[in-house]
Amino acid sequence: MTKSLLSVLNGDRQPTPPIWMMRQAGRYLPEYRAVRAEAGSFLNLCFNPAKAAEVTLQPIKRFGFDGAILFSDILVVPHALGQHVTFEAGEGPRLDPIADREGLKRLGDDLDPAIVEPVYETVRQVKAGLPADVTLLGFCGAPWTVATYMIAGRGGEDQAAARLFAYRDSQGFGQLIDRLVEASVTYLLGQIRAGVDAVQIFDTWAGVLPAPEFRRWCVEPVARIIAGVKQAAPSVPVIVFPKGAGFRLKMTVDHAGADAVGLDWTADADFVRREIQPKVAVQGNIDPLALLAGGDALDRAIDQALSDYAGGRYVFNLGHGILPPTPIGHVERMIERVRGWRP
Ligand code: 1CP
Repeated sequence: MTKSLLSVLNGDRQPTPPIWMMRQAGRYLPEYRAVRAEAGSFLNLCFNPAKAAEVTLQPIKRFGFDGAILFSDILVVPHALGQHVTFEAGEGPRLDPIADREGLKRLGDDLDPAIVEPVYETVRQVKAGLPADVTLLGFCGAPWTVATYMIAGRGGEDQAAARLFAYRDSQGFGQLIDRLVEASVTYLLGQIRAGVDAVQIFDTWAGVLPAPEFRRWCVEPVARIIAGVKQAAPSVPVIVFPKGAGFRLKMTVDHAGADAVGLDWTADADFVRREIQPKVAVQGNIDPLALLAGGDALDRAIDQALSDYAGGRYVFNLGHGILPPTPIGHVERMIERVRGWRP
């Protein structure tokens, strides 16, 4: 049986674009909230393979998406390098911030197997329960995005702490990035050995950097991760999502070695069709707020994305994660419209 999402990532066009959603296992689903409540904390859920596999499969069972994404978090990597991570209800992640080069000494050299093994076990359990035509995606955060949380100790709007660290001590910052490149290759290869079909690298905060820093801290580290993954697993496609990259997406496509790129909802369609889609598959890019709003706004956004991109190699998705208050009916309508689409 063909996996249509995997075939697009490998360079084919599908007449009906495959569809999945970033953050498709999450709080907008009552069945997710139920398992999340049983698990206690968010990290308990991430490190409980049976429960994490169950929530990974929930959106596949409910909606029949073409892709399942491992349920975990990008901050598992700093956690497994020895930086304590917690998730406060309603407030997001909290880490013990790394203030300077001295702080890097607190990190271990390797991922703690006791922390990453349950994630690989989740992959094996998902694989066992997944329909044969559904593509299983693993993931990690890009070094830049993960570093912003490690340095600030929390999420934020402008990533000021990491930008300042990188300007003040670019060598020290480079050491942190190097550590994350190495850990990310190990982590992705662990997921691949456990059975994922493809991987996505999330660079949620790529959009805040000036061009030279975007090249140095976003594109180059991601290129090194992809090279490391491809060396050991040459047939596994890699998607890169540099959110907010705009026209710099071309830098990612020309230098990172990705098989596909994620688009956020601000992407310029003419530019993407001319400069990006001839080289790699594209994925995206419905505004999560259009999905939340529903109605005509959602229909228009879906039709626009299909007419913009479905003539080429295209994976239908959102431009960022689904928002918790999104009605399930809007997701059902989106899937029906995409699957019923004829050019
Ligand atoms: O209580 C809960 O249920 C917490 C909500 C939640 C969920 C469902 C968090 C906390 N993480 C996740 C799962 C998650 N995170 C997945 C699972 C697979 C899926 O997509 O369904 C993935 C791929 C991520 C990736 C992730 N985590 C990113 C990159 C993508 C993105 O959305 O930008 C980032 C930046 C994080 C950090 C994170 N984890 C959780 C929160 C609330 C945040 C954002 C913190 C912030 O900056 O405000």
